[in-house]
Amino acid sequence: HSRIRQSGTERQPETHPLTWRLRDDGEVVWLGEYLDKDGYQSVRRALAESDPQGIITVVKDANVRGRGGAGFSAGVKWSLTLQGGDMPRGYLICNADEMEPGTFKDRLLMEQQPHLLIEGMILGARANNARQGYIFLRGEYVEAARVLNRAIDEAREAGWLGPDIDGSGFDFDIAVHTGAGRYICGEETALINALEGKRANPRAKPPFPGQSGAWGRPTVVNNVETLCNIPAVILHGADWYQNLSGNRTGDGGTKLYGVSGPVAEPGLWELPMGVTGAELLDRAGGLQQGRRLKTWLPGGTSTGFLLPEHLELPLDFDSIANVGSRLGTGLMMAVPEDRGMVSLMRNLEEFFARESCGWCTPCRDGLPWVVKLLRDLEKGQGQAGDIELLDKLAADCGPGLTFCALAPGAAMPLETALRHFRQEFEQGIGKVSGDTRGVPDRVAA
Ligand code: L3W
Repeated sequence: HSRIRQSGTERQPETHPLTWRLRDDGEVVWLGEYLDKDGYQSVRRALAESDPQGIITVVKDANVRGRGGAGFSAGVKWSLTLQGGDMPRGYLICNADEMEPGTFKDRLLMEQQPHLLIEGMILGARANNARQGYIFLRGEYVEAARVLNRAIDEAREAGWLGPDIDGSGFDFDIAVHTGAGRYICGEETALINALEGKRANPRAKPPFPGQSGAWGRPTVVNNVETLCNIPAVILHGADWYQNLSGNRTGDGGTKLYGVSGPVAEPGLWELPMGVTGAELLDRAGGLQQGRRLKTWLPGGTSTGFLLPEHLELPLDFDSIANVGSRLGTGLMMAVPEDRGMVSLMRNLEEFFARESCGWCTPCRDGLPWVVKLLRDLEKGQGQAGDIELLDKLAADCGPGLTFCALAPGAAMPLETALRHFRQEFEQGIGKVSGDTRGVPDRVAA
């Protein structure tokens, strides 16, 4: 999936802040080439001209919204760390634990253009008074680890990392920390626990990491793509960033959108924020010949299923939330008509159940129970009441009932699949009467 396609459009600095420096041959843009293409100019400018509050103000005015799935304002998040006045120095963490199924955007940014992330991290560190940064990287991203570590060495040798960056008196360095392969480590507070060497259970929020994060210090956790947006925002300003999306949406900037599934050309594209689902699917050449779109997920498996009619909506955070789903990571998964929803959901829920950290009851006990019910329905051995039980289990995993977003993320595709494709689940109810399946009382209650 490591390809960026722009069919017919030249990538330009003015319109493609994330991808214009990428090479057509897919090779890494190392430091020399990065500097030739205006690399680190935002750091030079910000360190010379802006104080932390000045950087935060631009990021806030640009309304950069978090690209890890939640869409929370990066500027608002950054404001937290400065509220402590003379607090101890904190940390800037890049969340690179990209493990949302169907999501492969951060990998491309890290493997092909590591210095853009490093540049964004320096700006984030300056804004948040951090002296140490971590890239918490998905363990399986072996190539990204190699590229990032080499790029960090290059940046350090050239004085863009380490003490007194570019003669400004500001010190900052970055370490790459590879995870051990759990989805929960992408949840920001579980990530912080893992970084501290503890078991990766989420923590209660508040306090938000910006108030008390890694080792009790103010800590900012941002997604890779979010941080990669910051250099251009600092160089070109908030209005420019807002205008990148034209009049498609109130959200500014571009988005690294993607498509997977049985489409003609799966891939990734940097497009204005707020393009429609139809435009995106068009980029991927539509469904493969002879197949028709049944349903789609807008941004990873922890979002809700949408129908073909929803393809006309702008792919922005609010428009997608308004129809009961979430933009999530912005990587569409296309589901063709010949794909059964029961087995698809069984597959997704097996993932979520396996990845639960076990901390909260609805997630720990509820998700395996969902899997069991779905397996029965898939075999045509479901029983009367099973679908209502699935409704209830999905509701019990809803927002606010667990420490983190894993269970609500597992509930949303289930709830929407049951709503849109209930008949398929009903077809899995068998003729056998009486419960012979050994339901544990604890879960049945
Ligand atoms: C300061 C407040 N900060 C919230 C911060 C919070 C966090 C961010 C979002 O992620 C998403 C979900 C899925 N003052 C704040 C505040 N914050 N209120 O804003 O917070 P929240 O709680 O909305 O969401 P979250 O739990 O951080 C949930 C997505 O993550 N997801 C998985 C994604 C996986 C990937 C991947 O593998 N690449 O992205 C699972 O659910 O889309 O929207 O920083 O501290 N008052």
